[in-house]
Amino acid sequence: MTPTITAFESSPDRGQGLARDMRVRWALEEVGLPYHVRLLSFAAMKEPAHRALHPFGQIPTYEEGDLVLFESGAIVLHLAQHHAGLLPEDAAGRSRAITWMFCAVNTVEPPILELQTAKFQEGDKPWAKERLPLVLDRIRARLRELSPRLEKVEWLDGSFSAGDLMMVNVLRRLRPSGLLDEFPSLAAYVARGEARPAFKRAFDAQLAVFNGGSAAT
Ligand code: GTB
Repeated sequence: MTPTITAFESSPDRGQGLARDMRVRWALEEVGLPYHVRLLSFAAMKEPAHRALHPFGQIPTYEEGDLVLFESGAIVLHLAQHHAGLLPEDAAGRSRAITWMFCAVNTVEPPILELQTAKFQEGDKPWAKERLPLVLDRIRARLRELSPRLEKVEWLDGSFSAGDLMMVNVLRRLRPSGLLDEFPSLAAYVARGEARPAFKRAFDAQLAVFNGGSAAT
């Protein structure tokens, strides 16, 4: 059964692949699963029909027969558990890869999201200029801790896994800030992720949507 995911009809990132459907598209491409895409306006996301799939009225969602999932990490994990290519064969290796998935969304992503909040939701507040350096330093602290791990190896733990897919996605969000360039091992790691053919297919598909091209694969 071909799954259906949801994505922005018009992504605010203008096709840079920073919205969270990108990680789901990338996982689908890595495991070689064709998929349909249902595009949604911001208004449609808040309609009851979509809220029946996603309680918070967001993208992405994932439908496969009777199964409906939301939360990009859970969708990627589902794909990784049911298709070869994103998790190691051995049980301990699988658990470690899943640990890195959680690390990406639970430890590395939160301060990065704070930067978006500081810039776009709080940028006009009188204290915004004072807060921004604190937010940037909290991100730097995380990157400083992560970067040695990737100095001598290509991926976080052995072969490329769903842990890398999630981490590269999370780190890409920093590209416009220039912070990634302060940590060459992380910049190179993100570049390796982006060089994967599956990443490129996923990226091109979401860019085609923004450019008004074909939505579905
Ligand atoms: N924890 C959830 C998940 O991982 O799936 C978070 C889902 C989420 O935040 N979805 C966002 C959404 O639907 C899109 S990805 N927002 C609409 C709403 O809440 O009404 C977040 C996002 C948006 C825009 C950019 N950008 O422009 O760069 C990047 C990321």
